[in-house]
Amino acid sequence: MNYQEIAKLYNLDESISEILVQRGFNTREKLNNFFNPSLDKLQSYSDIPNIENVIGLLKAHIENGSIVIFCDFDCDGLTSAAILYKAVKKYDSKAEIKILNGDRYRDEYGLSKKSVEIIKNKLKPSLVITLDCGISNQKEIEELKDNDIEVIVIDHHKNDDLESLKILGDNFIDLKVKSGNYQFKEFSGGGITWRVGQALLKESFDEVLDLVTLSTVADVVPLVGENRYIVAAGLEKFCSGDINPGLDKLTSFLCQSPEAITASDLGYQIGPAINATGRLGSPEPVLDLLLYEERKPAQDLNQLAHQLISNNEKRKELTDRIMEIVDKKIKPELNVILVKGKILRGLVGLIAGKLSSKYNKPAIVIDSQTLKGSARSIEPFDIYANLKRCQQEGMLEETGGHKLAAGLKLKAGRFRDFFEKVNQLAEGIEYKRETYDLELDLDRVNSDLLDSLYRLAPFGHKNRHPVFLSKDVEIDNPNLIKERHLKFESNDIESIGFYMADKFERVKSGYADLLYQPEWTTFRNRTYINLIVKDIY
Ligand SMILES: [Mn+2]
Repeated sequence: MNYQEIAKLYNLDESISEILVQRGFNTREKLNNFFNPSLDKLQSYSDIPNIENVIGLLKAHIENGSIVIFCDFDCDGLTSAAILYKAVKKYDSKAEIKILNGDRYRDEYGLSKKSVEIIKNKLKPSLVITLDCGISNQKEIEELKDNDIEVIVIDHHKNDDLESLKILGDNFIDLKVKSGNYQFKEFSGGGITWRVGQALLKESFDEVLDLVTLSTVADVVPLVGENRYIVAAGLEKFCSGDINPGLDKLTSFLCQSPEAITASDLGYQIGPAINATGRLGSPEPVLDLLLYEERKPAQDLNQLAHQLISNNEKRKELTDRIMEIVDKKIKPELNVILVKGKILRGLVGLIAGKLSSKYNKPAIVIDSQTLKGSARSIEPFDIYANLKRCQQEGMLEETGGHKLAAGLKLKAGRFRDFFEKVNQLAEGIEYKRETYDLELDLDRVNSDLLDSLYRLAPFGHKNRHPVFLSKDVEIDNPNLIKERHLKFESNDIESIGFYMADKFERVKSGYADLLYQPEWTTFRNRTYINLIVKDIY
């Protein structure tokens, strides 16, 4: 179908149906699924490869053994642990089950030697289940099996090394590794764990949809297909107020209108608040919050929520302070931004992300004490492939990750070589700028357009809030807020550019080309259109 037909059939503004076509929604079936997200549309969990085998093993150890869940230390890993814990306890309230959470300052990534020591010497379970990690931890799994501990891996990361998977036999679930007849492969760790919980309980197990939704948004998996069905239903649950008591506390403190929670509230408020504790130290208080009724911790819910929020404030302060120091040393003319300094390990990834988006270049940030670092890239520079080359040339101990985000460990004494090599590898690359979905006359931005636009929500990865370009826009009353943010009016519409103070002189001339997202904003009971400015030419 073309965009005019779609606009008519679905009663949409034509510019919005044009965007839908650009995003590949051009048949009745695709559009109907997109506009009517429903959990009924999820493929049956019995189609997930190995599910029968995994459930069988899990049940055997619930009935006749003891279980340890090992989870990653981020929001996805911790929510996964809470989901499986609740599923097992619902199946059998007497089940012996404990959680050992991953810890950035103890573990490298995933299941580590140190965690294996704790499991076999202290916890001594008959079964370990790794969540949101484990698919690449062949050595550690072998060590557990040598000590007569069975292992199940439930993960959503890739592992192309088929040889290394043999040790797991059929005791793993990972759609990125083995998808069989299952069509959708993009669940978060929490999403795939929930499906296992459904299979264990043989029911919809939708009381944990809030946790599943949070994991999906926070882990930045594509918000299309089955993830869209999950998040649409999960946000309804959030707005109904019938949610996990810990999340209820957090949203009541962090979200302006807890009865109208959006994916961006989860992505920008709740997710970071949950991740911050694990960035600064052990994330265990997060499990106390998410499993408050089950664990009955010493702190009450208010105290726990405040602890998480104050950790997040600390994290923000530290990040801002480090950014200020680091930013002064940067040479923006380089091809790749590279920083080494005394930087808390839990923050290197955040700093790299901020530098990379500020300068629109790949950024690598390394903690000088541990020589561990994090890299964030911009299309089309494949940071992982290029770091791999540096590793082959002996500058890095190790590296791992994806095209646009990777981790690394520098070899002692090789910083200078590494710096030169990376910059040489990125020579002549033209980094992609922020793009827009459609060019539009600013007069066209009105409440009808926004009503159509919001029917594309929930927005997130691979389904972003549309960005428009309008040329020669008249700019009125430009001013700065807190010396950082830029505010002005265009066509009588309030417009704000976060951290765009450097464009102040540019807009003073009275006209500019704007790249922006139009949004509904509610302030003091008044709802109006607001432009979130992304770039100014
Ligand atoms: Mn994950």
